[in-house]
Amino acid sequence: MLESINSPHDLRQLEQGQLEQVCHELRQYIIEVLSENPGHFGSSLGCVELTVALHYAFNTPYDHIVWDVGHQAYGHKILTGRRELFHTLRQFGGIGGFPNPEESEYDSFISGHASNSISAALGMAVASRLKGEDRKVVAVIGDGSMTGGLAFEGLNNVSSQPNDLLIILNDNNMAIDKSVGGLSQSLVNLTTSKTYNTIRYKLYLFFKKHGIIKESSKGFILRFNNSLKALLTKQHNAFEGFNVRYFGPVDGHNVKELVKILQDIQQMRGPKLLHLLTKKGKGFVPAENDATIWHAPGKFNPETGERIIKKSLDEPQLYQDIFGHTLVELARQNPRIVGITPAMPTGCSMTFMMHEMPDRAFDVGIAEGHAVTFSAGLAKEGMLPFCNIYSSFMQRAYDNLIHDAALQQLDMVLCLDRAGLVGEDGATHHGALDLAYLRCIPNVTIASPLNEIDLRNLMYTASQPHQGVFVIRYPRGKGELKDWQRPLHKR
Ligand SMILES: Cc1ncc(C[n+]2csc(CCOP(=O)(O)OP(=O)(O)O)c2C)c(N)n1
Repeated sequence: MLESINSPHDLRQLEQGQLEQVCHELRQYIIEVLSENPGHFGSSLGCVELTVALHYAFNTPYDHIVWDVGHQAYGHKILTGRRELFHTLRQFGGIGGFPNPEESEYDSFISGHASNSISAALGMAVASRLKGEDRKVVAVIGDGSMTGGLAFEGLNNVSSQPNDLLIILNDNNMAIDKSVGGLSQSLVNLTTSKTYNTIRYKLYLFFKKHGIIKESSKGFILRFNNSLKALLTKQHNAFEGFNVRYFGPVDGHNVKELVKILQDIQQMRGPKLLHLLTKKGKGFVPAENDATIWHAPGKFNPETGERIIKKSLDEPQLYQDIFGHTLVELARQNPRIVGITPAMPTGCSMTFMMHEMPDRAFDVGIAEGHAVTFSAGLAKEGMLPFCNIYSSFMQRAYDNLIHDAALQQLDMVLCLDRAGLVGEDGATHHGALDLAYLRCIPNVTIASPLNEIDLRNLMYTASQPHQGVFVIRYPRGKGELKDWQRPLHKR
């Protein structure tokens, strides 16, 4: 069936009863291609049903879907005319790993950096109203990306002017690593009250029996559930607190239900949020069982799920691992050292410190600005933060660095992983601008290691008393040395 879908228009010609089969084929195709040509895996598998339902229920590309981060949009790419190019994903001259309007009219906004979808989609929804169009706009955002400050700025602004924006919260309780923070706990609370779930079902049956609600009045039922839940559990719903109508939680893997809800909800005026529960890696058992590894697993055997890793023990190590090991080494000697990562503990290997010293290493969520200002607060009180941020994501925290850290000459260390060109992730992820944007800030020292030994020595140097922010920018990938574990020296 998938081979006959060359655009969402073809998809919309199918009967609703055929959509499950489309989902199955789409999932199999993603598994098959990615096993050979690696990319982001678990996120796209987790939103197959949502992708099919969105393109089925909405009139894309006239209606706009804005994918947050965009690493989950492989199904979207396949359904929107890029099926045959899909094997060129993330390769030079091939299609990109993230949505990009230059690549397709179905990619309504650029993606790559998290948490921008609500603001961008709100801008589009307001533009559509001002132009007198009936275009519908949907932002699809994961629970991880929802932790970003920008998402909250967007949410806060959503109800300030008339618009019909639909925000879909794709909640799999995972970022790359486990989702962290108060919002994540609040989402769990929203979905797990046993009393509520039992009473809800009984009341629903009662109302249906007495003709008070009809099967078709999905929107009403969902909202009724929410009010009931608030009443029973005395819980506040964060989204309703922002004056955005909340619907859910709903099973994000039931494509038929999703289509019905999306068709229903798109008729409603005003901004609204639909909360879906999904499983990252859905449909591929190894990925369901270890979502962090299978976020981007590299090549693998699609039958057995065995990952194909070429690794010998005396091989050079990843720069990120040198950082991770050296940080632990330094932190053992200096109790003032703390580690901070905005949602990339595995990606930057701060996991090493988290395991050995859990109370001194912090994953603060997808929140680069907060990570820098939080580090500045720690530094102001005499701690020595090693804050690790990918170079391109650091762009999000520019003013925090200037205003909160550099102007106060606070002693902190900023480690910029993935500095320079990063290859397959492409334009949104290249760490190509840091030298230019850092050099004009006062009270900042910028260093770039010659090799792995130098990275260690620079970290050691930065841990000695100094004034101001000490930045160490180092590349993605492996170094060249096998004997990097040398005694530390000051540079
Ligand atoms: C500003 C920014 N910081 C960090 C990242 C790295 N990153 C890519 S995906 C991701 C997790 C996203 O989690 P979620 O939004 O829940 O989507 P899921 O993968 O669970 O579907 C992170 C931290 C990023 N893309 N942008």
